[in-house]
Amino acid sequence: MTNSMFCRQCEQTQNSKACLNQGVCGKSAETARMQDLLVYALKGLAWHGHKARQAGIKDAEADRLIMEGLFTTVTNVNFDTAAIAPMIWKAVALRERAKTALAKSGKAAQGPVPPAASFSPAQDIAGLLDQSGEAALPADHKDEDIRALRETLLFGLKGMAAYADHAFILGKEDDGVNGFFYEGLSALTDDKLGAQDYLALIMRFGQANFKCLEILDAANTGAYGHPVPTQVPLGHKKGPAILVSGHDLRDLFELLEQTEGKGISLYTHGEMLPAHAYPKLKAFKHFYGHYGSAWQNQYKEFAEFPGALLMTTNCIQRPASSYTGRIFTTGLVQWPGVKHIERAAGKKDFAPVIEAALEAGGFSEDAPGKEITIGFARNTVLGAAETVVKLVKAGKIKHFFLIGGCDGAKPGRNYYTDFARKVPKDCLILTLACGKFRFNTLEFGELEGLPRLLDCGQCNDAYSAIVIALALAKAFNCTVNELPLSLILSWYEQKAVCILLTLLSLGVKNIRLGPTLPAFVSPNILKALVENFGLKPVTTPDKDIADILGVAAK
Ligand code: FSO
Ligand code: SF4
Repeated sequence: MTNSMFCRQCEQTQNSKACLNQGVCGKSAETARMQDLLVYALKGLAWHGHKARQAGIKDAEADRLIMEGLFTTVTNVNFDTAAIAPMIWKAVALRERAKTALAKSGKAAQGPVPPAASFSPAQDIAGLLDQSGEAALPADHKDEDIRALRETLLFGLKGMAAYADHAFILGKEDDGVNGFFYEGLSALTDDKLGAQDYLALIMRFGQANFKCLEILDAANTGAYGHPVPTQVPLGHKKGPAILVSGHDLRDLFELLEQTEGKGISLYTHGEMLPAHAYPKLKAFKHFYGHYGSAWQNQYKEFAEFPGALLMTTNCIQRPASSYTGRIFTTGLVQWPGVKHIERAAGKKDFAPVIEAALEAGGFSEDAPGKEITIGFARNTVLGAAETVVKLVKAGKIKHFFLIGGCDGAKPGRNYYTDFARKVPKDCLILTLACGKFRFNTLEFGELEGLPRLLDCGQCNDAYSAIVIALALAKAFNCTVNELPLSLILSWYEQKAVCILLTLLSLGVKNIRLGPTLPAFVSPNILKALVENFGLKPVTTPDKDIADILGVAAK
C-alpha cells in the first residue's frame, strides 16, 4: 500500500495540476484511492449493465448504486474510507447479477471483457487499497487528450449523479438519465473510442444532464412549491438553534417537522439559503434565517454558531475540535468520527441533532440584522418576462449578466465580487450557487422596479437559469447567443462541470470561466473548446465588462 494518489477533479487541486499525496480538500490518499476503486467497480457494473439494458434487462438497485456511488466521489462529500468499501463490494455483486441475467437471456457479452468488469475485489480495506493502483486515473490511457476527455465525461457524470440523487430522493427519476450513466461509464473502458467519439458522447451527456436538471426542478417544485421572492434575515433569534448546510431540501423539511414547537430556530448555511423561498418550507414559523456565507468559511462560522450543525451534502471540511461534538452528517456526506444520521424505514430520526442544539444553548439575544431578497427562480422571473422584454426593447435594460457557480477557498475569487460591483446600473445580474456569497449582501438597488440582483437559487437550480435564458431568446425570436446576456461562471467541483457541459450542448457560446481553468483539460482539448464554443478564461472585471459591452476598458 502506498500513500500516493492522483486527483485533479476540482478547481483547488494542488498547484493547479493534481493532488498527489493529500487532497487540498482534506481527502487522504487512502480515501482518494478507495474512491478511484469505487469508480472502477462502477465502470465494471456499467459495462455489463449497459449490455443488459440494451437487452431490456434493468436493475433498479444498480441504477441507485451508480448514482450514489458517483455522488460519493464528488469533492467534499465523503471522506470516510471505511464507508466507501461496501459500495465497491455491492457494485461487483450487482455486476455479476447483470452478467448472469444476460447469460440467462442468451445475450452474454461477447469478446474481451475490460479489467474493470472482471476484477475480484479484496474482502478487506487493506486489500482493496492494494488493488486501487490499477484504478488510478494516470493508468487510464496513454494519450493525454483521451484522458482529458474521459475525465471530463467522468466528472460530468459525477455531477449528474448528485442531481439525479436529489431528484430520486424526492421520487423523480428518468430512464434516459439512468441509462446514460451506464453508457457513459461503460464508454470510459472502451479503448476503441477516439477523441471525436468522446466529444460526441460529451455533447449527448450535456443533453442527458439537461433532462436530469429538469427532473430535479420538477422534484423540488413538486414537493415544496415554486420559490417566491422572500426576505431572509441574516441575523439571529434568541434561543436554541440548528444550522443546516448542503443542498438536500427533504432533509431540511424533515428536520423542520421534527423541530416544530420545540423552541428551536432553524438557519441555513451556504447552498441551503434558497430553501427559504419554497412555500412549503417557509411556512414553518421557526425556519428563521441564514447564517454565514459559503462552504469554505465553515471552519470559522460553524465554530461561532452556538447550536447544532447538519451537513446534508457537500461541501464538508475537516471539522474543528470546537464543534466536532455538535456537527452531524446525513445522506452521502460523511467524515470519520462525525455522527451520521441514517434513513431507517423511510424516516430520518434527527433526535441527536435536536439534543445537541438544546445542549448548546443557542443565541443569548435577538439580533435580526440585515435582510436579503431571494427567490427569483424561473416561475417568478418568467412571471415578469413581459415587463423585462419591454424594458430591453425600450433600452432601459442594456444587458444581463449571469454571475453564477461555486465559491472556493483559493485566492482569486474576488474577481466575481469586483465584477458584480462594476456591472453598469442599467444591467441586471442573475446569480445562482454558492459563488454569490461573494456579493449577495451588497446593495444593487432596483432597475425600473426590478431588483438588479436576481438570485435564482442553488447550483441545483441551474435549470431555472437556463429556462429563463431560453424563454428570453424565444421572446426576442433569437438564439441565446444573440441575447444581451453574458455568462460569467465560477467553478469548483463536478456539478459545475456537468452544468458547463449542458450549456455547451445547448450551443451556448462565449462563456467566461474562472477563477482558473480545469487541470484535467489538456491543451488540445482546451483549444477545441475555445475554437468551437468561444470559452474564455476570466481576465479582469474591467476588461471583461468592456469586452462584453463593446466599450473601452477603464
Ligand atoms: Fe457550492 Fe459545494 Fe452547490 Fe458545489 S456548496 S461548491 S457546485 O458543492 O454544489 O455550489
Ligand atoms: Fe485535490 Fe480537489 Fe481531488 Fe480534493 S477533490 S483531492 S482538492 S483535486
